This record gives sequence, structure tokens and C-alpha cells, in this order.
Amino acid sequence: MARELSSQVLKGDHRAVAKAISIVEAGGEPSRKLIQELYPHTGRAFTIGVTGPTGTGKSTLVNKIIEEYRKRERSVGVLAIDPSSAFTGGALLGDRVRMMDHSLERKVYIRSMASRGDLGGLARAARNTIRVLDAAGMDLIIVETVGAGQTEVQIATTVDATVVVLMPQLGDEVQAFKAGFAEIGDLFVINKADLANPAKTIYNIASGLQERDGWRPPVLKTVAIKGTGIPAVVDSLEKFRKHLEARGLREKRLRRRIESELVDAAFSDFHDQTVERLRDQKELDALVGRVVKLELDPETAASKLVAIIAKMGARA
Ligand SMILES: Nc1nc2c(ncn2[C@@H]2O[C@H](COP(=O)(O)OP(=O)(O)O)[C@@H](O)[C@H]2O)c(=O)[nH]1
Ligand SMILES: [Mg+2]
Repeated sequence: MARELSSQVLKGDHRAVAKAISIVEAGGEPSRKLIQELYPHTGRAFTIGVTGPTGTGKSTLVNKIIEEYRKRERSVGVLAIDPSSAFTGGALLGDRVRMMDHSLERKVYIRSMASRGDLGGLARAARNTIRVLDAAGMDLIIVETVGAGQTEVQIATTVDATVVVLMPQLGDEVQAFKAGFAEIGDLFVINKADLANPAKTIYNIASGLQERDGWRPPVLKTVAIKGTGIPAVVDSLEKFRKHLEARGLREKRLRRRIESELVDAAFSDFHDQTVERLRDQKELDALVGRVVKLELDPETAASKLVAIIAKMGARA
């Protein structure tokens, strides 16, 4: 079953991709089996995170980036972790082009994923969704997230390049920088340059950025609704990709990402399994009773519980 689905995914079949993403979103054993099959076929796509405060024009920008990459004959997968995002897939997917080349329909795939309470679960689903899109042959995978919360930072650090989208309004940027955007951005875009002169904003941001691994994050201005400045954004992304590859940084970053992914995933699975196992344990019940009766303090009880869990693990 999983094999049949994964072979359809590898062919880039959109319905199979949709189904596969639903499976990885749900998680658990079916997701693990599917990822096991797809994983050897991943690693080719360049992944881009687009983040920033709400309303700065991220979705509009992503639409234009899709369009620009389509002009360059590259396929694009998009994952929007913000249900309010509206994607058209770019004007190039219009009927005119579709009539010229049916295969174009296979070149863009867009999916949105609602954020939820379980942050770790979302990051896990997002990483595996990226793998499905990668295995399906997408050249570029763009992940849009909103804000600079922990999830965004976590997801931003699961991609090759992070684009931070801001607007020309001083004060906001200061806020944004306090919120941690400066550390995660490989490329900064000041969008809505039609509404106010972005020169001061660009200067302020650029002067606050530091060179990392031989890369000084560029600060570009765009008017996403008009498509102004988009080719330069894509050129910059491609330049950054080359920079990463030339210096062996892509693999270095990947190692770091995989390391934290493995620890997070193992920890989360361990947590779930432990909760499950403790359900029919009299020992936990007994500990709770003693703490309630003030016979035992919670700190000591917790350390005893660690010992109980370790013994359970040895038995498994
Ligand atoms: N004036 C102007 N409006 C823009 C520009 N880019 C996007 N918008 C508008 O800003 C609003 C929010 O855009 P959206 O892409 O949904 O922002 P997101 O929340 O960051 O994804 C929409 O009404 C867009 O049409 C721009 O360059 N200039
Ligand atoms: Mg959006």
C-alpha cells in the first residue's frame, strides 16, 4: 500500500502527493513507513523558508517567486503554515500557458497546513511534508510561516535558506529584530516599497546584520503586488544556494538540522510511549498518593519516577 503510494509520489502525481502529505500530517506508524520509502529519493530540492510578521506580503511575494521560478523552468512546491494564505500558483499557471504545456500543471504544488497546539508535531509534519515534495521532484520548496514564534524559528531552521519579509515602517523592524528575525534571515525583503520610502528601513536593517560564514544577508526592496524586485530576490536566493554549496555549508547545516530533528523526534516518541506505559503502572499511582499526603516531596518523587521509567525501558 505504502509502496504503491510512494511510487506514485515519485512520479510527481499530485493526488498521491496530497494523500502522502495527509499521512505525514497525521504522523505515527503509517507516516514512518512512507518516509522510510521516500527518504532515499530526497535531498535534491532547495528549500526556502519565508517568514515575517502578518500582512507584510509574504503570500503575495511567494506567488511572485513561484512565477519567477516557473519562468526559469523550475518546479515549485509550497507549504503554507498559515491557513489565511491565499495562493494562486502564479499567473503563469493561467489557462494560456496550461494550454501550451500540460505538464506545467505538475510543476507547482501548493498545500497549506493549520498550525496547532502541538508545536513539535507541526515541525515534524512540516519536515516530512518537505520530504514528500522533494521526493515528488520539486526543484524548490517554499515554506511560509507567520511571526517569529518558536515554531517559526524551528521551521525556519529546517530549510536551506530563510527569507524574512518586513515592511518600511521604522519601529516595526526594531520589534521584529527583538523578536529574533535577525538571527534567522539569510535574505531580507522590505516589501510594500510603494507605500513608503524603504531607504531608511533598509539602512537600519542592513547595519544591524552581521556576516555569517562569509555571507552578509542582502536587504532587498520589492513591491510584490506589482512583481517589482522579484527577479533580484530569486537571483539572491540562487547566489546563496551557490554560496552554501561552494563552502560545503549545506551539508554542515543539514547535519545540525538532522541532529536536532532526531533528538526532538526520539524525545517526542519516548514521551508518548512513556505516557502510554505509565497508564497501567501502579507505581506512579503510589507515588502520586505519597506526594498528595505530604509523605514525599514532588522533586524526590520525580527522581523516583525517572528510575521507574528507566527500569520499564530495560524490560521493553
Ligand atoms: N501596497 C502594497 N500592498 C501589498 C504588497 N504586497 C502585498 N500587499 C498587500 O498586503 C496584504 C497582505 O498580503 P499577504 O501576502 O497576504 O501578506 P502575508 O500575511 O505576509 O502573507 C494584501 O492585501 C496584499 O495585496 C505591496 O508590495 N504593496
Ligand atoms: Mg500569508
